[in-house]
Amino acid sequence: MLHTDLDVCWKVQRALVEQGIDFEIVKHGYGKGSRPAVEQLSGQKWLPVIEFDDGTVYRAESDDMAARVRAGELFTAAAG
Ligand SMILES: N[C@@H](CCC(=O)N[C@@H](CS)C(=O)NCC(=O)O)C(=O)O
Repeated sequence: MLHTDLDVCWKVQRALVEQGIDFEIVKHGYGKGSRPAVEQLSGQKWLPVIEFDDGTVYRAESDDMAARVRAGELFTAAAG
């Protein structure tokens, strides 16, 4: 599951598409105080956040996230 809404998130989304990784987009409201679900999930309010099927969560700077996806290392990211 990918939690996304705007351009920054699209960088990561595009990398996932390029790598043929299935994901579901979950949109969240924009602006201060509007993302309790994101905070609960990831401990911070920024998107994108990737939630894996096993419930683990990966959040880093979007450039780092996209680079990791392209390196084929997404599924080791949550552990690291
Ligand atoms: N430097 C961060 C920026 C992340 C970012 O700006 N995310 C946007 C949506 S894609 C966001 O969560 N905005 C929330 C807000 O401004 O309240 C990154 O590259 O990951």
